[in-house]
Amino acid sequence: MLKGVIFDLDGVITDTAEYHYQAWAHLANEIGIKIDKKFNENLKGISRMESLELILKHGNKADAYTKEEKIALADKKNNHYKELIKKMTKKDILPGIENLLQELKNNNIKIALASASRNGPMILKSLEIEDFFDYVVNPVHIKNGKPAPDIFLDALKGINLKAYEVIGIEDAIAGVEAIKRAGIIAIGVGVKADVRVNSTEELNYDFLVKVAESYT
Ligand code: B16
Ligand code: MG
Repeated sequence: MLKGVIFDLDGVITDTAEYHYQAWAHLANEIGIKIDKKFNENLKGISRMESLELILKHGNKADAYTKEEKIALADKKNNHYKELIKKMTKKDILPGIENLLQELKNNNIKIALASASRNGPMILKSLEIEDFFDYVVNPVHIKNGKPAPDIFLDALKGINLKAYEVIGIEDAIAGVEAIKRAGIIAIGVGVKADVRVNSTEELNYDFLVKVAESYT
C-alpha cells in the first residue's frame, strides 16, 4: 500500500537544470574550460563539489587547484546560480506537480524531498510548496551522494516508512540508481526506471497507486 512519496527536486518539481548549466558554463569559461549541454547531463543529481570535480577533469585541470580554491570556485558558481533562481515563482512548478502534491496530502500520503541541492528549502519556499513536505533531507548530512542510496534511506527515516511503502521520483540516472539501491520503486521522468513517464504531467495519485500495486 502506498504510504509515502519521495521527490527529487531539480527536473521533477521544477526545472533548475538550465540555471545550474548557465552558472557552471560561466564559471568554466572563466577558467578556460568549455562545457556543453550534453556534458551538463552528467551533472544532474550530482553534488556541487562533485560537479566541479567533473568539470575540472573534463578540462584536464583536475590537479590545478587547491582545496580552498575549489571551495571558492564552487561558492562563486553558487552565488551566480542563486542570482538566477531568485526570480522563481509558483509558475516554475512543473506541470501536474502541484495537483499531485495536493492529492497526496488529501490522501494522507507522506511527502519527502531527497534533493542533492543545498538550495532545496529556498526553492520550495519560492515555489510556495514547502508546507506540503513532511520531511526535507539536509544533503549536508548525507555522506555519499546519488547514486548511493543514502539520501533516500534518510528520507525514509524522516517519514518513518519502509522502502516497500513508498515510491521515489527522479529525473537523473544517478537518482534512479539511488532509489533502486534503497529498495524503493522508482518512477523516472524522461529516464529509464521501474516505470518511465515522459513528462511530470502524467503523474497523479491514481497513477502512483497503480504503480505501487503492480510492484507489491
Ligand atoms: P546545489 P536534485 C541536484 O538537484 C542537481 O540536479 C545538480 O545538478 C546539482 O549540482 C545538485 O542538486 C546540487 O545543487 O548546488 O544547489 O547544492 O536533482 O538532486 O534535486
Ligand atoms: Mg533531478
